[in-house]
Amino acid sequence: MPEQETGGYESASRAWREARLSPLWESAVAFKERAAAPKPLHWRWGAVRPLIDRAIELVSPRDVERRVLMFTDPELNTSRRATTTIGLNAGLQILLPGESARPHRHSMDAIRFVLEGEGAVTVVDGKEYPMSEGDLILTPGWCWHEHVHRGARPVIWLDGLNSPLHRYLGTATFEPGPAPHLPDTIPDDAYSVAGMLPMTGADDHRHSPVFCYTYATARAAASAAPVGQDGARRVRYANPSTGGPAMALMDHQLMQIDAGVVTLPMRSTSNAICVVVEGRGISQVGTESFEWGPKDVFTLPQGNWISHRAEGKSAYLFVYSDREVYARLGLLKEEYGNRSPE
Ligand code: GTQ
Ligand code: FE2
Repeated sequence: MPEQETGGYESASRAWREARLSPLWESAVAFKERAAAPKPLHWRWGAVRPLIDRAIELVSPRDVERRVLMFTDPELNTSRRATTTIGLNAGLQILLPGESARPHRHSMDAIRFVLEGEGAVTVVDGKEYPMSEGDLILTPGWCWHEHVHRGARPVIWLDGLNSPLHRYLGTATFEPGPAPHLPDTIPDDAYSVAGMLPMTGADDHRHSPVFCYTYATARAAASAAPVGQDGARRVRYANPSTGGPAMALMDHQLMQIDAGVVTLPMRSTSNAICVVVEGRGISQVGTESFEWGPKDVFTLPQGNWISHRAEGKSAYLFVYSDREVYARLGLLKEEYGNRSPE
């Protein structure tokens, strides 16, 4: 702007701000700058595991309610509101023998993916599920849940929640237990025969009526799955009543990457978090290259081209994502690229 007008502009700028008005032309990000894809992050189990021991020594769920270490993206971190990706977060929860986490429920959908130990149970709407390595346990929004540990050694699991989405929408709410009354549920046995479904009229289909998927079943299904478009074998943890995702706003997959396979690069407008269950390999995510092994966690943020490679033998990755949210909003765009030259 011309020199002589600077003073006029500054006083106008002050007046706009005081009136809670801000000039759009000053916020370049609005239209002019195309935001770069968020940077992916990787946490190696070897680096994280000793830090878990410190949390075991220093805090107890009696004092802090939940002994959880959140995987945090510093770029998305606002004061006291850590998150892992824009829509989904991940944390490590540690429960020791004899400890328990009180019953409660909330609007947020949550999952547990067991990383280490056994002997703990999660109770979901009154159904009790043992927690063993590689198992996925769902606690969908508004389902009552609690964790109890009657085993002999610490259990460590990954908590995955869509709380960043709920915070953004203003729908994050919580209710402490005990439950005044539990909803009617259908026993899991009623869903144990593939292709046959109980007809009770009571199932509301908002989420899977079965809250646990054991690792042995998921792994067997992945191994039996044909190779998909990108070269990996993928299975979805499905709602048996619909064949759709286990929860309306969270999608979960187990991926088997056969030894030597490099998956076709793909990118999405949605975000995902990846947990290595078995095997070793390398993932290219945008400009980053992650060399991973069992129990590592890494993010697959929107817009990044992603390609995975297993080394030595087949690798198994558990991947959960917010793609259902984008799909429901008509904002899901997934693209496959060309195989990169090796
Ligand atoms: O275990 O129910 O990491 O309610 C965050 C909120 C775990 C849980 C978290 C929760 C839980
Ligand atoms: Fe919870």
